[in-house]
Amino acid sequence: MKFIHIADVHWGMAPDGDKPWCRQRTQAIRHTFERAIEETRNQKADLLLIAGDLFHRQPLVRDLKEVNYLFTTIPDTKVVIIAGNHDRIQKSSAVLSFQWAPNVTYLMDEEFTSVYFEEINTEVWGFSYHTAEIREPKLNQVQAPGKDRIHILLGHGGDAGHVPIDRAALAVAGFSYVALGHIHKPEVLVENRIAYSGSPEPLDKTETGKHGIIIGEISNLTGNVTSLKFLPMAEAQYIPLNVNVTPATTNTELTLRITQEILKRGSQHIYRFRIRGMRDPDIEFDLESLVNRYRIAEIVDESEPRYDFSRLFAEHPQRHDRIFHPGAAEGRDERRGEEGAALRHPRAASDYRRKELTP
Ligand SMILES: [Mn+2]
Repeated sequence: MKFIHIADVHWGMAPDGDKPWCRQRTQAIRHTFERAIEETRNQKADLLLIAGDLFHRQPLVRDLKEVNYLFTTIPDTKVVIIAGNHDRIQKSSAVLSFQWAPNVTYLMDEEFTSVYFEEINTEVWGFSYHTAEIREPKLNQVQAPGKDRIHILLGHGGDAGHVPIDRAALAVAGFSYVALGHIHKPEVLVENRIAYSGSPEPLDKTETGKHGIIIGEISNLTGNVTSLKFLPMAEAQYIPLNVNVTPATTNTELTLRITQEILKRGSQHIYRFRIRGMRDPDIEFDLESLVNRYRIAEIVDESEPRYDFSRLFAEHPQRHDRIFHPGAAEGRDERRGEEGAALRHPRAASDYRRKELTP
């Protein structure tokens, strides 16, 4: 029996809302979901498990229609869905009266319910969120009833406010496989038994690494997972990179080096750069041209100017205590505090202009 496990699609979300590529991210979420459906068809999967937060917020009828259309393109695959905290079932939810395609089962109840598919001798269990939080560790309290069929558990949660999970308890609950959602990073909690598929597309700059879907197989004979593979699908990754500079590094050199790093990995990805090391105090790093050309979410410049102190003292002998002791008691405290800060603290990407050391 072959299954595909996805979760946290967050259809309708607009990641990086303040960035020029935001709309493309919204489209990527939809497009990657379409490709996940296509993959389900190509794999001839018996089951498509969707472990919550398929939608970023309460879906409208038109959202349901779009997604349902995609499910009609895989009529031979049974689709089982639960709601997560984001798309939780509410009194006014359009999903309550929505007519899904015949191959779709939405386990909408707040308590555990199941659906049994005779052809594959498989029963899928799960419950949907009806509230934003569920503090009760509901997933730790269930046991698969018997071994006469394959039992699969669909769950959403794993933090204190969203169904805390005890992986050891879950591992011995008798399920062939536990398909989890809510944590956006893919992770296998117990080998061949419990896993988060993660979100098919990364949704936030902290969601680094590969994102995709899980493809698994369960032996009808033993009821054990015989194969569990992660298939990367995301159009883009969030990639954090450190760039080291020296007093010999010029702005042009730095720009070219960052460009090379981006082109090496792919310009579709979204980058965060951290600039570290000692820089020439005469050099200002101005990377605006890069920010305009590539998907750069953030540049944090932590480089510090390497001053030639002996030369500085010779030119401004009366000033040296202000460099070493910016808080020293001598009028204009506030001003000097600011200068001290400029020497020590990382600057935001928008604040490239170095403050003058000697006014
Ligand atoms: Mn969630």
